[in-house]
Amino acid sequence: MTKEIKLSSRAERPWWRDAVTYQIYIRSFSDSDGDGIGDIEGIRSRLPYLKALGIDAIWITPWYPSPQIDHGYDVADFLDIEPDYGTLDDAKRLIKETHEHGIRILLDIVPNHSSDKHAWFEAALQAAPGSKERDRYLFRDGKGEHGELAPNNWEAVFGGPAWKRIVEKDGTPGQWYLHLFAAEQPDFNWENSEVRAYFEKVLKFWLDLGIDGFRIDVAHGMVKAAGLPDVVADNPHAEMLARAARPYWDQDGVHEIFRSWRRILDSYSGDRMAVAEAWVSPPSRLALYVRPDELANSFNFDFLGSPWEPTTLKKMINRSMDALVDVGAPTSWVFNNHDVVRSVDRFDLGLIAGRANTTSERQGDASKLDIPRGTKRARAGALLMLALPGGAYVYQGEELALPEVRDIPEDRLTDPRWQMSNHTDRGRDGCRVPLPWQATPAGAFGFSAVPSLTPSEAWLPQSPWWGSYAVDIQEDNSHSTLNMYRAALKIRHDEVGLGDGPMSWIETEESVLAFSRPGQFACYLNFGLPITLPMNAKVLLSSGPLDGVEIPTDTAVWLRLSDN
Ligand code: TEU
Repeated sequence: MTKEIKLSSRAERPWWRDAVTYQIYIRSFSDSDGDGIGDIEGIRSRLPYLKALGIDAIWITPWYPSPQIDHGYDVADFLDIEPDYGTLDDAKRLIKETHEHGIRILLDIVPNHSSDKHAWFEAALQAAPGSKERDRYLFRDGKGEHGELAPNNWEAVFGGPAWKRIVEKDGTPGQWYLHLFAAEQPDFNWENSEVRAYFEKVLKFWLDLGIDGFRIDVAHGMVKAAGLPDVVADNPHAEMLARAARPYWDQDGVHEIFRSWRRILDSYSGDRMAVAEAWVSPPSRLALYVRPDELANSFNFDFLGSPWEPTTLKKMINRSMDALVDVGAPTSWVFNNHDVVRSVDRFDLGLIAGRANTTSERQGDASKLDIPRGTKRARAGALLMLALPGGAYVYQGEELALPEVRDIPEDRLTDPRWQMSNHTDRGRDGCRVPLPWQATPAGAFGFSAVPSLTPSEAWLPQSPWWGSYAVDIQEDNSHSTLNMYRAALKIRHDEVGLGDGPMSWIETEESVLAFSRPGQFACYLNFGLPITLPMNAKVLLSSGPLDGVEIPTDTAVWLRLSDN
């Protein structure tokens, strides 16, 4: 069965239809000044590493001034740089040098909410109910005789009610404001024209500096249902993949906003683009975000949320591609990001990303964890993802097969989920620990340019075993996951049939996912008992050692099929 979209050659089509984008969690990538926090100069110092890895673009998580309650996703000023990360001049230099390395650069934009330290929100607190300052956010009078009850039953994603009552200037209990995430992240009112104009200014500010596009945070949450009606559901909790309709997710009103943003992006040269973080399902709803006059791409969370199981994965792959044929957008694939447990652990323990509200749901039972098996699966999954049609997103550390860090002391946990869940959900810190660049602990395993910084002094403490995954070790080991990613990305660049374009499933046993791409290329991923390689096929790359002509369990191979 062939999925066809008429395509020009890779050179002729927009870069983002084929791109492999590397996500940099700026706090944890590379620290140039020894404060234990990653920064812009740290990223600039690692451009040769990114070039050698073979990625096409980088996406940098929010680098704007922020009280860091949600590590930058609480933005206090959208037109400047967080001092811990550097300066605007540092940013300009990074953009220039990233391009000199032939790599595109995307920024994370956070339009659903600001920090409560943003000048607009501070002005709203000082202003009166009904004022234009308050109308930039979602302030409402409370219910009950004295307004003591929240305006509706909405719950925050991190846990607890999604409303906070303020004290008015005269000291009396006042209005409530909406925050779908932490209370320090008040939601903007996107019905307000000032909010729309402000973000158009923000987009143009960074596009004028030369960035190639944006990752749009919570793109599916910006518009709320008129009248902010109660959630009618047994469990009003803010279900992530929005399978159950919520009056604050995936409202049709978001699309006119993205059409206006597309017009701005298209007014710049160089195929500037935007990718939506929209936890929306089914794929037919997600396709609405990537129509020709809207966004270029969206993360495929149905794929990310799939268990390590061939039938479900095949279904998700087909659903994703079928949904996008009609809108002509490229599919994209992702298995890791800064919000979900790393795939090494998820694939081994059968965890489903995006569904967790407690630590045990999120991280599973560590006593059952088999890291070598999880690593095999994560490596095989990577070759699947990088062979499928379209683009892909690689999260920092994924190329090192980093597992989830489960031994961060409770007093060092920083994710707002930990507080807001009353310490029932340890949150997302386990996939955000600063990277191990060298095996020796000095400079926090090379994360910091200042050798005296110790692993426990990094903003999130690194465990003693962290160095065993270090870049310098893996560079010298031809079988390392790092070198597997490098080889895969090299082949992907050289193979005209990879990236965006057609694919055809190859009939095989149920425990195997196999498909071909143009140029006699094929990818086989075996989930079951060992299988024999196709006759006369030449092995281009495998995610693990092959046993003669057999593909072992949890192993993927890239092949050149013979003509005859
Ligand atoms: O995430 C959106 C989001 O909904 C996440 O909370 C995610 O669903 C959840 O963590 C999955 O386990 C974005 C950012 O990626 C996240 O880091 C921010 O905390 C959030 O928005 C608020 O800005």
